Amino acid sequence: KKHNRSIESYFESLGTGAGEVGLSKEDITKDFLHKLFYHLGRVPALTTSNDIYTAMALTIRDRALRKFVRSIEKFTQQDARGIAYFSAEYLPGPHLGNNLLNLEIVDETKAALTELGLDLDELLDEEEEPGLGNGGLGRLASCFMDSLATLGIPSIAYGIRYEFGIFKQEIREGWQMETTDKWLHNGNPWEVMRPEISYVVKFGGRTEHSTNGQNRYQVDWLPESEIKGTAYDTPILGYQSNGIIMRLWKAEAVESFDFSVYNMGDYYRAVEKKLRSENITKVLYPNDENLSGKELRLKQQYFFVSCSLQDMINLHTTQGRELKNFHEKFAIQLNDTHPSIAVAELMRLFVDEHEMEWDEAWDITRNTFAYTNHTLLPEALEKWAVSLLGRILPRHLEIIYEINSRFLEELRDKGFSGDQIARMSLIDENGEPSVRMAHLATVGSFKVNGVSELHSRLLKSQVLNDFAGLWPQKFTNVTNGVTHRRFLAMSNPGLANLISEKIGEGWLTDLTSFKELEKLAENEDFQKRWREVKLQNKQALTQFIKEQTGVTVDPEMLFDVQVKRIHEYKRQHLMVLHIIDLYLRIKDGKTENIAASTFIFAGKAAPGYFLAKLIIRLITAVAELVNEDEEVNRFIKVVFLPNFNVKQAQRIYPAADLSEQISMAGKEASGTGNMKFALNGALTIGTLDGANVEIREEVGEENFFLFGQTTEEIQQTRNEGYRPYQYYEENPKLKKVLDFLSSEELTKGDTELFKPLYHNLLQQDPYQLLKDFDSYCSKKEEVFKLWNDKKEWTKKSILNVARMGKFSSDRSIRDYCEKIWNVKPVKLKE
Ligand code: B1N
Repeated sequence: KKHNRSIESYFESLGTGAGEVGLSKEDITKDFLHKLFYHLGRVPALTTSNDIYTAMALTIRDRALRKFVRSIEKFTQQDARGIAYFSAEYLPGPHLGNNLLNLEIVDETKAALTELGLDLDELLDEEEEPGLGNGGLGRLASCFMDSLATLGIPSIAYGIRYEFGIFKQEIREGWQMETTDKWLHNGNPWEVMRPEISYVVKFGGRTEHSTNGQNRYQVDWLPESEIKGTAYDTPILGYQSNGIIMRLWKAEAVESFDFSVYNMGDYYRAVEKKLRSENITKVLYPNDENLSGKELRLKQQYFFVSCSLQDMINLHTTQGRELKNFHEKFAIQLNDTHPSIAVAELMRLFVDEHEMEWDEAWDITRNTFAYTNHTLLPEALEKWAVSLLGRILPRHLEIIYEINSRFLEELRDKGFSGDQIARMSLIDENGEPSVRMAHLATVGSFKVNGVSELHSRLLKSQVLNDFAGLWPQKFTNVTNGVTHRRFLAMSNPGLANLISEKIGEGWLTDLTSFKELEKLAENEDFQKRWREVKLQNKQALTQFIKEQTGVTVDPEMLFDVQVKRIHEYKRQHLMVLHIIDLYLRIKDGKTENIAASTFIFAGKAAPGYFLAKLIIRLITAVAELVNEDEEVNRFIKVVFLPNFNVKQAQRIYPAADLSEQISMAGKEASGTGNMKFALNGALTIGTLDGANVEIREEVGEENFFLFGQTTEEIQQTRNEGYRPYQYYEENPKLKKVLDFLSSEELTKGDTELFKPLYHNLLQQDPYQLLKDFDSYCSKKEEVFKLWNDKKEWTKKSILNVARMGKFSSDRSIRDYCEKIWNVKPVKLKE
């Protein structure tokens, strides 16, 4: 209650003009100096570059907060349905540049700094990004925040404030080494701590069932421990007008809980408990699509979900609303199953804490949640052992059982077979009993979506087939998208300016207007300038590669790039096999038909994923061999850039000529890097997987290098009894390449080094690299041929960009509004 009054008075003071922050060069200069002296307390002689960055970040954050507060006012007046996005991961990337773009004060800020003898680019370099996610899923969440804000949709992003984000990757002697990501070590100027917004979350213990005075069946949860979650808010701006917040929860000890211990004089035990509580939000699990029943991970998920739901209920009821209208005021989007325990938690809050009847609570719950699935990989489908879940969340296990028994009853009434019922149950009884979180999310949601046309189709025909039969209306598709403001306007100013010069700036809020570029695709002058921009971007990346790896590359070469998490299904090693083939050809003197190329890789491997780490070792071994061989390095070079993150990605996409999207069909749910590359004028070599299918449809098949088996063909190959060894035996080129993996030349005498990969490919080859190898190599020949025809290549590059309209996250969010949330985007200009 108390904090509501203070927010209201804050609003009022803003209304009277107090707290206004100007956007002119003079305003920025004044505030910047003010922050430097009065916030950071710096004397000029001792000012570090980090102080300068921090002072500017604080200056801009004030302006961002102002936008956010204004938007809240407008949203409140509108009384529209709000969207809560629940995600265990976010990858916002650096904030400063993006906020300047969205506030439209890049020039003013640059000028202010120049006058002070400072350089904006150096400040931008100083920023450490929040690595609060693993890869595509976290970055998608952040792209969606950008679009939600831009489209003026009342929304809030809930998540976890990990103290250590995704590990930092270093390469030592060719191997990946992980170090902790201490992203908060210099403080975080973008966030505002909200000590007054905090909630208690319970863990463990037992439940007590009773009938209270009014004969109401009542369950009490007597927890073993309690932890407090405190809100940290970061404003996320949309373009030109609105701001929303990302509210991340940090775990702390509850003050009251240890009083008994204190009284007994056991001070150190109390402190220890406090430290243990804070563990919950210490570190992000670095597993991309491979979760391994970790207790702390379950605690993290429950912790942030419980804080967020309590916060929403608090917001709802303090505005004088009744809980029975909860679903009319909020939709909650579950970013994969990571927050899906929310289904049980909302039921618990309604039934146990707010004394609602089960049926009504269930009705509201099912009309609140919507679930996005991001993967079909069996090892990534979350399951929690019943024993673990019961120990950490005893009440939730009871609730899940109750939901399940009612659900299975419904299935029995509808005449489902015993087999089907066992398959659809929320509890997997095969082996150790466990809770299938995707089933909980599906049963507890009003909509379920996949992230590309192909993925959504496979979701319905494979993983959730029985559910799609039961509730066909529930299933839909929303193809992913990326924010073209960050990934083009901000990170590729050369191309952005060239485009704006031709078609104006309307594309910043409507990417489909790029269609107008089509008519320029064959214009020689435009083509020339297009190539100049690309070359400049490649020169900048060349410089960066030199700094990071010591390798000198030639910006005139074809930049052929694969950057993404390292995973067998993504098949980085397929690209390596082709590079080895080129190496052997060059050594044989057969250099005709090879276009001089620089092969660029970047990406992290999960620390416990042995084969993925070995793939990195393979790339660095090939890089060393190739780059140092004078005979070879005139034709090809290989680079592994360490520590891929959003900031680095923003340097890479603008400089790429060729984008490698070569996963085994049916495995990559969507991919979003594929969109960022094409948006920056790279051509794609790819399989019919994830969103590649739709990218190819949009840009035209003649502007896309397609290879490899389709999902159906992969399945057929498997059904026929795939024997990779046969391809090894029957294809001399492939045999030579694979045997090279254990050559003295490549392994410098350690011939056992790559044997695990070699055996994996020859014996199982679960991702059918050997089967797709020839098709990939011959497509590469086409790439090389086209590269030599500059005009044709440039034309296709322009057409790719011109036809990217569909892949803006603005379109994705409009789809969510229409197909799932039933809200209307409103542009709220000031
Ligand atoms: O989500 C992206 C897609 O574009 C990618 O194709 C997909 O692979 C990715 C467990 C995941 N799916 N599942 C995860 C991440 C972290 C984790 O702990 C699974 N990431 C994806 C956006 O839709």
